[in-house]
Amino acid sequence: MNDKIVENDIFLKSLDFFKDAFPGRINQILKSKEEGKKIVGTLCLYVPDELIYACGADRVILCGGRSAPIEAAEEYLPRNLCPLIKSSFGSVIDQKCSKTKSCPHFGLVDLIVAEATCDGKKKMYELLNQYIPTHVMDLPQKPENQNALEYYIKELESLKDVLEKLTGNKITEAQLKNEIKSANKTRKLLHAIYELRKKDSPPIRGTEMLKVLQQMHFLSPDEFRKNLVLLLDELKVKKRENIGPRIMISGCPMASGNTKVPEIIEKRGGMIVVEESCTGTRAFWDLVDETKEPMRALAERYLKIPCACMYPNNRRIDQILKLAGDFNVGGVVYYTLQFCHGYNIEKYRVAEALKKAGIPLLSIETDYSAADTEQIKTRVDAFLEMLE
Ligand code: BJ8
Repeated sequence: MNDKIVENDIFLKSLDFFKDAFPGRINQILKSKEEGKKIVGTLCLYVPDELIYACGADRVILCGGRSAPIEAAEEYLPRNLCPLIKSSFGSVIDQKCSKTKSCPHFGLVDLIVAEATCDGKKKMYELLNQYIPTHVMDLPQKPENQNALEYYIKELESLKDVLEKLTGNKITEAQLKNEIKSANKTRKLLHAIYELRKKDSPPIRGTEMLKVLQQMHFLSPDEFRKNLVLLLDELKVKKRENIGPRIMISGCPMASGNTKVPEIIEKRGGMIVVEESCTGTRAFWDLVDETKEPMRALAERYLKIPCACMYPNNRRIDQILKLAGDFNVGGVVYYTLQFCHGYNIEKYRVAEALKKAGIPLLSIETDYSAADTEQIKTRVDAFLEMLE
């Protein structure tokens, strides 16, 4: 069956910047390096950007969403491992082997700030450290425990020391407060855009929003925010007609290069109105409290991120139900990457909660290849038909 032709679709000019930002940003990073700025790579939302910027470094996200680097990674890592881990690692190996040079920013990084989340990532970081110096932040795995917050604050303080040593700059309270303020501005802008997605005729599609959020931790914060303002202005005066069933995507992140499932959903007639994901609401939902001591305020905000690596993760179930109601969702597509045990296992509890709430769920477990595209199309078609 052919993809549906979407009628009354609109063109958003301000999205061009996000789609074509890559070469400009690479030049910017090269220039920063020439000027002596240190570049920090990250692979997870638990690493606060505010600390990195407050010490005068720049940061880029290193999560891999492309299938091309996976072959190189499989010389070191097992095949039955999450594609995001293999793609990220493969991109570093690629740089060192000077093979494709398609992700030059991986080779420009001075330090990786990693985090103890899933087992696959932790073990990969041991290997990664042989290529790029890697500092792994520990995380309390039970964030609701009494001592969890104090422990996380200590880890942030160690990270602060590491960053100060890397850059030779001291992080002052005033600088940190400034960074918190600007990061909150970005979060508020994203909230404003998501408010528009609650409308009966949301002006932006999920596939378009994904392109924006995939750039959130790649672009410089100022540039990202400046272009969000333009996007918000444009969205305020646009609307889409005849949208199909309203879908929420929930699950694993979709790193840059990975758009397969949302594209299928929207080409087959669905409309993604919200994402419960690290390339979605998890990236910006909670603000940092600007009235509190900054390290504590950062720790409180970041520890709230409801990743499936945490136990228990009731916060995520509550958030999914809340988003489903607020965005008037007709169905949820639960998206997991192969071999991501955390999100795969947590699906059971999410499915139970959604069933109780009377919200249908379609579960898709996939990787970065195109091998299952036709099969996913068939399943998405059946799901959308049931929702119509
Ligand atoms: S806060 S989701 S960015 S860890 S790598 S867990 S897909 S098996 S990326 Fe993540 Fe931080 Fe959590 Fe978000 Fe699964 Fe793959 Fe692990 Fe993954």
